[in-house]
Amino acid sequence: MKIKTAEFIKGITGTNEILEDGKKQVAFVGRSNVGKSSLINSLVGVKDLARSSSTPGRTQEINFFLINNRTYFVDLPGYGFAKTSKRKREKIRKMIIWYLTYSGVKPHRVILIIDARVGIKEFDIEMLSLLQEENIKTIVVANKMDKVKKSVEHKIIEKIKDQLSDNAKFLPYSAKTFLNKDRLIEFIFSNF
Ligand SMILES: Nc1nc2c(ncn2[C@@H]2O[C@H](COP(=O)(O)OP(=O)(O)OP(=O)(O)O)[C@@H](O)[C@H]2O)c(=O)[nH]1
Ligand SMILES: [Mg+2]
Repeated sequence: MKIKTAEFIKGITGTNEILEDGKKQVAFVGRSNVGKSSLINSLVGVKDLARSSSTPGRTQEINFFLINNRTYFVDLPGYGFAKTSKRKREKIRKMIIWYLTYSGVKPHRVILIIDARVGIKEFDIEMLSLLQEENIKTIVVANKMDKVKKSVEHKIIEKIKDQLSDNAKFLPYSAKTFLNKDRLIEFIFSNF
């Protein structure tokens, strides 16, 4: 499977203007600043398709990108950025949960991204159980592996795996070096 075309379609903030046209959706979720937007860019091979930033809280909307004219990649805002107000954090949390459960769109796959150096946090656990309840095929991706020292790589990966259920899918990744890009694309598009 090769990604040949990618275009931004729209961003939504409310909970009543969902894009639902029968095309399959692949959603990218995770805490703020873990690299969701960068990871999407790395997969499609376009540097600035999804806006990324070193300032956490960059993505505030649910953004839809059309891939190969037939699948949507959905970039969700990040949860848990301490500097945004509690009200805003709660709004983002509700938006993510709404998208995943009540919006009428059941994403075909979810890529749950964590920062390899940070590991799995409370919100990730909450998301994982929600995704399991909804029966959504999910993979946990530990991004920013290029920032992890070789000597602790193994330990970090084992620690993350310990926190996941036995049948959970997991992949170390780097949006910078494209580590495991092919394997992630394979997961996303298998049995489509
Ligand atoms: N070294 C390294 N840096 C990365 C990687 N992925 C993302 N970054 C950096 O991490 C920062 C955050 O990346 P974003 O892609 O904006 O993260 P996000 O999860 O979309 O953030 P929000 O939209 O705020 O939730 C940026 O400075 C990126 O350049 C990676 O694999 N390796
Ligand atoms: Mg983002």
